[in-house]
Amino acid sequence: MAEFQEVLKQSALHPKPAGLCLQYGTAGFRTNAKQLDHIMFRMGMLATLRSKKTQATIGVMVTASHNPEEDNGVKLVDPMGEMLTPAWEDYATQLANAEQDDLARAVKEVIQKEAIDMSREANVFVGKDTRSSSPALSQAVIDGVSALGGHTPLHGLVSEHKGLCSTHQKYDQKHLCVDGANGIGALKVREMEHHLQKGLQISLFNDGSKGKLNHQCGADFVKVQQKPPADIEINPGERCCSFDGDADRIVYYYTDSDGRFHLLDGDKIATLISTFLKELLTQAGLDLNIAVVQTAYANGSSTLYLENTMKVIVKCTKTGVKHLHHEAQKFDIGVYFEANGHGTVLFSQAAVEKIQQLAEDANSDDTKKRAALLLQSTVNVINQTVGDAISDMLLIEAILAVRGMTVQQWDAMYTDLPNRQLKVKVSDRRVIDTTDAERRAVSPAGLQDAIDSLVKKYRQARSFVRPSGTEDVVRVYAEAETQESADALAHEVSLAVY
Ligand code: NG1
Ligand code: ZN
Repeated sequence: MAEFQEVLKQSALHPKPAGLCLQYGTAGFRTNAKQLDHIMFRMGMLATLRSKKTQATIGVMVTASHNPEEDNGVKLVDPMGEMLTPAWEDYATQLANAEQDDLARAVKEVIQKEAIDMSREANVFVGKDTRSSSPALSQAVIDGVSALGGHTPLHGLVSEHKGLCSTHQKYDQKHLCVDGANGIGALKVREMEHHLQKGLQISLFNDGSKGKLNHQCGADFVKVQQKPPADIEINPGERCCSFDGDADRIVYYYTDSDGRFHLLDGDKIATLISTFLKELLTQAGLDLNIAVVQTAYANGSSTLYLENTMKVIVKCTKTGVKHLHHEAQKFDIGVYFEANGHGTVLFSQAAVEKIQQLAEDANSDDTKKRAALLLQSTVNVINQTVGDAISDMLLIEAILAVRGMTVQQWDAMYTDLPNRQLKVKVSDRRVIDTTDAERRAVSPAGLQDAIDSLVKKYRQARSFVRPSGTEDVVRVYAEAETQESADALAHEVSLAVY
């Protein structure tokens, strides 16, 4: 077969370091950019195979999101913007780890198993972030695509946005500080900021003109460090938000007049959005179910508030946006956010149709009509494929404006339990196996018992451990009544992990 000659020739230009073994995890492959050239080439090939198989355009995204600038990564995105299916994740790992002289065989195996007709067309979109390694690595993806005869149509960077629903003129909180994490989101905000000026005045920081990607800034830094980005002067009470490097996460924050830092993370975002939507459904008289999907990292206070006060359905899934996405698809309206600010809102086709009918119904009264129109604007502004920080920001800003709500009022919906996240380096993180949406460890033996007895020492406490899917660490999470307790518990649990 002619294509295999080409595979052999081209892949020799992107050789695999012998013995290097990487795993397709929650966020695809992610590691130091220096180790990724062959991976990129091979993922270009795999995307081509997937495109031939599905007869649809496949996306390949070159990014390491919130990780340091030295890292990079790659993930494949299926036709509807969803993450790759598990069988294909296994193929990704197999292709990535095949030694150089075994690569053609590994490719053939995928073709045979999936019965792929190689004469079919293949189209692959390649996206990249602003890391210095991204141009060369995305070129390696393109080489992989052409090695199997696929096409890479010209494209702009991802992250399209659809425009903000009109905001209330009376709203006097139009100023927002945006930390762009020196990434792609910053460039996009620059492009669109003049369109927004009437409704929203943005001061953009970390716009990529000098600082390093994600370095002392960005959503992950703010969330994990529980403080504002370095080098940003924020005035007390001022509403701020941070994106991560590839602009699919967002968190909000402000400092109060005592200088205390207040974080409004993915849980608070999900609460704001679901409360808003639930109110609109009631006003519109629409019988649609709404659920909030969270992970084990969701603050315990948010879960209690959503279940007991807001009376919405709450589901917990494993970490990783694909798990949340799939669960959210089961409802008419599924609001899903990881605590770190990664998420979006999904509307079922039936929900979109009912909303549209009501919005167009000449006989409905003003309240119903207004609610239906606001629901419709929400459907239009949100990016339902995977969520992006900019469309999330526009929705949040619109909700605050429509409700005339300050960031302080939003924050006061419930009070977070103090919490702490730690990373622990271990020799093999895969010895930890979890169950119950990662909230309990089933192995190694004795670990969960040890955690349980530590948790009992503190009030309102909860803690769990899980191996990270994107870094070679075990993550420890703890929350408790006071910050001292949460810190102590996280520390004690991390000792139990060794
Ligand atoms: P890991 O490294 O598996 O914890 C992290 C985030 C996930 C998700 C992925 C992909 C935490 C605790 N974990 O995964 O939520 O966003 O990165 O970016 O924030
Ligand atoms: Zn990201």
